[in-house]
Amino acid sequence: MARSRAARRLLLAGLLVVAAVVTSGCSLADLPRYGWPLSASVQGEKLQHLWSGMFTAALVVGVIVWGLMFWCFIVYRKRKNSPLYPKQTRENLPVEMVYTAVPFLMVAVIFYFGVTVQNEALKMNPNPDVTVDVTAFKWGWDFGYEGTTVPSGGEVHTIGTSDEVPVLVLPNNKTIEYVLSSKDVVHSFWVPAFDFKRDVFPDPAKNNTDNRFQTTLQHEGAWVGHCAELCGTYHSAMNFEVRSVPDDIYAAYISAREEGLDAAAALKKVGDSHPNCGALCSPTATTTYPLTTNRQSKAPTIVPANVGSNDN
Ligand SMILES: [Cu+2]
Repeated sequence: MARSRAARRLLLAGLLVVAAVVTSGCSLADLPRYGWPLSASVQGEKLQHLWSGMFTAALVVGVIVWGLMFWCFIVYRKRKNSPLYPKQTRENLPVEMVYTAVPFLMVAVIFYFGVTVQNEALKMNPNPDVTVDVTAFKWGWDFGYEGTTVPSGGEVHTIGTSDEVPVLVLPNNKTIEYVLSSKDVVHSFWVPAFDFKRDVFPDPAKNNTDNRFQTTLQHEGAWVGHCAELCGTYHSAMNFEVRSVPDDIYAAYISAREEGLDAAAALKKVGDSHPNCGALCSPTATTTYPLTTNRQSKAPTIVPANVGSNDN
């Protein structure tokens, strides 16, 4: 009787584990990321590897601790006619030394990998392929492409308005440098798919901030970006889109912009002459939409472009 009850419990536990795996909607390929979203950038993927390594180590530690706990529960459980408490041990120096030294070792290892991966993710290539001047303002973004010129003078700029989400078109698999500055208050440049966020200050030199960082986008696709520093009434309207496109599309886009076309017109022109471009050449953002102040209106349905898939 007792045996069949134990067997039933074991079966139930097994079913719960199977249900947890089957209903979580994760594929086997997602498992090593332990819930971390697919990183758009090479730098973000380094952070994901750190997370996966630490998660695996934590699982190993967890299994050892749970194993010891359940071993104690079972081996030292109260039996008939046994005294109320197990034998009390006053001290055990070797055990105490081990449980002081082991956590110290764990912290040292985590610290070592944390600093190493952070340095790698922040490493700067002295010769980036594209440098973008990112200027935040209340309440939008201005992206300037260094080394480009428009007929009216100055560099190519993509500036967000209340009707248009700015789309930052970038080449895939190239080193991109972002130079951040703000026209007014503190904002924050955040693309969740980069696994990276950096505050944007009005006067970077005076405020003693490091206003440059680099990414290398590793998939074609489009990702939404936000301001992540509450900066005023329309802070939530400060969305933008980063789009990673093949080299030839990028070159065609920049030359269309240098002819004087605005961002949407240039993307349309490139899309017309490159039929395979698809949603990557959409003249408007595909991951977000302009904020409307009309509270009665419904949010428009957006059809995302190939959002960072791993298929290529
Ligand atoms: Cu802001």
